[in-house]
Amino acid sequence: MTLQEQLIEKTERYSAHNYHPLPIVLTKGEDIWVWDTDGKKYLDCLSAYSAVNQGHCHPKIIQALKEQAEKLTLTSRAFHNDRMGSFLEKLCSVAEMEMALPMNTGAEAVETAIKAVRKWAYEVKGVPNNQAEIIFCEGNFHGRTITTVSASSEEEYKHHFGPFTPGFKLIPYGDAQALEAAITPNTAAVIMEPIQGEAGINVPPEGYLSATRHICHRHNVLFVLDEIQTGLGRTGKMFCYQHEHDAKPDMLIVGKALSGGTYPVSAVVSSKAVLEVFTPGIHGSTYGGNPLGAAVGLAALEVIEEENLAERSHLLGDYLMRKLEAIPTNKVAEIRGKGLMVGIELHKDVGPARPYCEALMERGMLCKETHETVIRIAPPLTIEKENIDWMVDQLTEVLAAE
Ligand code: IF1
Repeated sequence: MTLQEQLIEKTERYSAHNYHPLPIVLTKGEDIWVWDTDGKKYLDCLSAYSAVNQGHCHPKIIQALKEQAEKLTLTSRAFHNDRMGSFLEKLCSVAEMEMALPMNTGAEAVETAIKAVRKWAYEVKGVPNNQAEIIFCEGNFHGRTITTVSASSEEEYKHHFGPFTPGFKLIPYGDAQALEAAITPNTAAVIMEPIQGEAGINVPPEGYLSATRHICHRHNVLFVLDEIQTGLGRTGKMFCYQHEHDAKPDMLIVGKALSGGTYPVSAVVSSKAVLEVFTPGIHGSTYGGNPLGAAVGLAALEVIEEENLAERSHLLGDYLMRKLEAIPTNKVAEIRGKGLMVGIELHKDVGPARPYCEALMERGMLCKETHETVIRIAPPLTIEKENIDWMVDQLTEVLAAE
């Protein structure tokens, strides 16, 4: 048995089978590259679902991690630490918001947003207690906790996990009129992704986000964007909503690349008027705002700015899209996305995307299918044109093969 086979067997023996990974064992990452235990090199076109926008093991972020790890890693919030304030100051500046609440995983930040908008509804808007409603979109993905899957329209994510959190409504994604029709006097907020990632890189119609913002403000409803996957440069802007004029949300939810893939760091970022509903002791987390995550988060944000990663994503994403559209094949139904967040949807009769991802893996290109028929392409934002040329060559040959 090879080392890789041994490692997979041990993983399968001791880990619950809550994933079906490609048959590959990674052991090293550097910038856009990862290596398996046989020493084979791959171009990472998943970026850990956009947590590695800055590239694997970015030197500046690793340096910040190492230095802080030798000083102080965790104090709990029972005491202040000397890193959290500067990190959140930078985050608020980048997000053009007044205040933030730091957490760890994306799902925890979404849960924090749900608690914040409910509390705002009762204590600011005046919704009767326990009557607050939150509107989500069909096809959403906001995490794997009971409350975040309670908002899901995907039976697969909900089956035998009930009973679910009440007070959630689902509307079709991309339909502003459906939103207005779903709002009641008890609506606290609408929470959505500016591009739906897991649903298959669903890009809403131009103007949808700004229309949503205006409808929310007309009805005194908070507009909340989950930019955990789309944010921090991924779609060609610092935040995806910035592709539209006048679509700034009342609250942003961020995670993933907020640490450059080195440590779980997430946050909600909003106005004081909203986040002041949190008074001491009513919400928190052991690791939320810890000095190690704060040091890494500050470095990760500085890298995005210093290396112009959002602009790179815009320019190289356009280049990628043009080259993908030029591939001579009748297997592709649609190519969609923004910046370096791209989905290649195959025609239903072509069959699932997984075998194409497996063929690409054999050629040294790591992608992941989503929703059966979509090949997701999301390399680190540090990628160069010649890497994109090589990627498109592999895709051309894999799509040409019978
Ligand atoms: C898995 C999906 C992507 C997210 C958005 C919140 C979260 C995520 C928009 C929760 C996390 C990850 C989770 C991971 C795979 C991946 C994923 F396929 F699950 F849906 F990216 F599309 N909001 N997405 O994308 O953040 O708690 O994971 O830190 O669960 O398999 P988290």
